[in-house]
Amino acid sequence: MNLHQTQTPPSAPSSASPSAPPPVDWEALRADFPILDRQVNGRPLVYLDNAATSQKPLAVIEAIERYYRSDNANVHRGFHELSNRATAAYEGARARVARFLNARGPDEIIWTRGTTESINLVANAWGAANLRPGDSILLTEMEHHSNLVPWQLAARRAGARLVYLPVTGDDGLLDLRRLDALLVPPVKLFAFTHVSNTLGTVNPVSALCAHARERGIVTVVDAAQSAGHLPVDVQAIGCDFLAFSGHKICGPTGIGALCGRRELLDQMPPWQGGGDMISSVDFFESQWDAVPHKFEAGTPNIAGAIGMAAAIDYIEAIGRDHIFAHDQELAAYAVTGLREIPGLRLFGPPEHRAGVVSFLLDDIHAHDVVTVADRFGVALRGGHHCNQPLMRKLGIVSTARASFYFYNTAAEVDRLIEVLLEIRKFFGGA
Ligand code: C6P
Repeated sequence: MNLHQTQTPPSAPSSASPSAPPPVDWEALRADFPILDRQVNGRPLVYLDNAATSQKPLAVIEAIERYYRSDNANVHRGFHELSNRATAAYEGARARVARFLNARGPDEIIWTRGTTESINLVANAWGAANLRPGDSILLTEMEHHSNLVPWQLAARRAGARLVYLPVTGDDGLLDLRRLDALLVPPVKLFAFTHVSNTLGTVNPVSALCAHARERGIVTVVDAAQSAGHLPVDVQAIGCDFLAFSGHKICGPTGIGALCGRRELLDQMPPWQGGGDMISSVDFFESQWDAVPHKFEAGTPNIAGAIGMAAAIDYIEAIGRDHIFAHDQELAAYAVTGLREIPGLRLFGPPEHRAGVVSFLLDDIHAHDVVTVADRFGVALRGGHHCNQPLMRKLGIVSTARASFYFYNTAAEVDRLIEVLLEIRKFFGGA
C-alpha cells in the first residue's frame, strides 16, 4: 500500500451536493462564546490559541453551573436522590463520549484528566502487563511530550527501547517509506498523534493502525488535536487505544477520556488504587471492580464529565466534518497570507493541513512575536509546544503558532497578517 496517498484527510463536504446540510452560520456561533466579545489590551480579542485550549460556549458553562446548583453529590456511593441524579448524569456523559467516538460501548470509555493522563494510564497499566526487557515501542518524531515521556518511563521500567518513525523536514510529514522496516518485532506498541500540534499534519491513522494490526502490534492514537476538529471513529480507525481532552473540544479543563478495546482493558491491572475501583478490600488483598471503574480511583471530576458531554452535544450539532472544512479553509487562507510576508518561514505540510500554522518571522524570537501580538489583542502561542525533539530535528528552538477553531473568521486571519507586518516593522524589517 502506498501510505503517502492516504495522508490526505477527509475532504470538505461539497456545498453543491443536493443532500448537503445547509452551511453553518459561523459568525452567529460566536454569540455563544461570551469571551470572544472581550477586549485585550484595549483591542478586540483575536483568539488564535485553540490548539492549547478552546473557548467554552454558554451551553457548557450553563451545564456545569446547573449541575452544581441543583444536582451536586458524589457518584456511585449514595442511595439518595442527588447521588442518583449525579450518577445518572456522570454515566450518561460516559455513554455520550462512547457515541462521539463510535466506541463499542460505554465500558470502553475511562474518564481521565485529559490526553496526558490517558496515555500515562496505558503506559503504566498496559506497559506493566505487556512490556518485557528487549521489547520496543515505536513512536514518531512529531509526538507531543505527553506521548513521549510516559513511554520513556515505561521503557525504563521494563528494560524496553524506543524507536522513532522520522518526520521528513519542514513539510512535516511522517516518512512512511520507513514504516515497514520499523513496524516489526520486537516492537510491541506503536503510539502516534492523529494531528500534529506544531505542524498541523493529519496522519493517516487508519492505515497506520491496519499495518500495526497485521503485525499484532498494539496502537495508541493521540487524538488531542483531532477529536473536536474532525470525525473520529475508533472502529473505522481500528486503533486499540485513543486518548483525548475535554478542554480542546469546548469542554472544561481537568477532564478527558481514554477509549480502549475491551479485551485489552480487561487484561490490564489497575494503575491507581483507592475508593470506587474495587469490588472488595481486605487488609492484605483486594478485588478490582470491572472495566471501566477499575481504572477510576477516587471521586471523579463529575462536573467536568457533564461539561464535556455538553461540549460534545454542542460540536456535534455543528458537525465535525463542517468544523474540519472550516479549519482547513482558515489554515489555507492564513498560509496564503503568511507566504506573502517577507522573511517568514512556514512549517508543516504545504496542503491538507489541520487548523494549525507554525512559523518564524525573520530572526525575531517566537516569544517576542507572541508578546507583541498580544499588545494588539491577538493571542498566539510561542515556544516549543511540548515538541522539543521535533524542534531539534527541525534545527530550531521554537515557533510562533496560530491555531484555529470554528468560531474564528477570515477577518481574524487578516488581522493576524496585519499585526505580523507591524511586528516586522517594529523589529526593523524592511
Ligand atoms: N497540546 C498545545 O498547545 P493535555 O494537556 O493532556 O490536555 O494534552 C496534551 C497533548 C497531547 N497531545 C497533543 C498532540 C497535544 O497537542 C497536547 C496538548 C497543547 O499544543 C498544550 S502543550
